[in-house]
Amino acid sequence: MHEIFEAIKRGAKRVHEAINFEELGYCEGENCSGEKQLKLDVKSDEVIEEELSKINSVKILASEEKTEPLLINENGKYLIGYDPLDGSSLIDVNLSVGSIFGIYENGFNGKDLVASAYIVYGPRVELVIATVKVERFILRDGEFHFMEEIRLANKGKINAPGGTQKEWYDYHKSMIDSLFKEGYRLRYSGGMVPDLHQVLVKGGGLFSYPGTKDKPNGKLRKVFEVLPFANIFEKAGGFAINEKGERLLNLKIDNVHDTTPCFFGSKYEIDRVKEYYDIKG
Ligand code: AHM
Ligand code: MG
Repeated sequence: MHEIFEAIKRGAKRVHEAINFEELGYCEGENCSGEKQLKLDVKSDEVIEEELSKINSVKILASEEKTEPLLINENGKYLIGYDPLDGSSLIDVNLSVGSIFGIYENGFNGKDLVASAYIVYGPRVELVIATVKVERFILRDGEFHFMEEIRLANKGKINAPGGTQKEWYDYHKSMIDSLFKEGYRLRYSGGMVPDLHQVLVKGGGLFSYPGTKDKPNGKLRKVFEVLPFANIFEKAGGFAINEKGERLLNLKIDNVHDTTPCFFGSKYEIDRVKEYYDIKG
């Protein structure tokens, strides 16, 4: 697995360079989720595919930007699901973006996930890796240096509510409002990586991207976004559930582009989600 993380680090440095120096513009078509692709989405995907496909232990790559998974090496052990440039529509306004990686064995279901990582490209570039614990690194002088282990407290102060409010169910709105009434502060940029990174680094809080009236299965994709972060939250001592209270890491997939409602947080906030969603236990 070490060589996979080294490839992720090389890819991150190259994506960072592309963000800094390459032109912003859209490609002709759309990706398979029906979203417009920036040239930078495609470039980042190419860079990461190039770095990961050099690694012998990699069997299959599945990217948010590609319709079908790609077979790299029949005898490889690991399947990697990745979002090469999450939140790329925020680059024109110069907000932080990220790359997300889930490392799987046998399949792309929650139970198959063995490790995960993400990069935040912000004022500084950081890498977070979750194996048995969650470790935070910073890029300085071309190398990633260890900063700290990330652990969540039982309760935080941040509320990061995703999805279109007009389409929220009433019980979801009541849950979000209840946290604000308790004094939680709104912290939401629209980039999943920096928004979740903030909850993790500040020691707790809630990030939610619910099922809505127009999108009952939410927006965020299991394989490339939700499962990697679910692993990171659980390894940091937090919780990651869907709207039924199921552990996200117990979810199965029908298709690599499947989406799911998702809630990531520390104990206190996830208990509030269960209360308002009427989830027993
Ligand atoms: P992307 O992978 O196309 O960038 O979409 C994922 C992003 C997440 O970073 C963020 O949490 C979410 O989309 C916000 O979406 P919206 O503004 O459509 O609610
Ligand atoms: Mg994404």
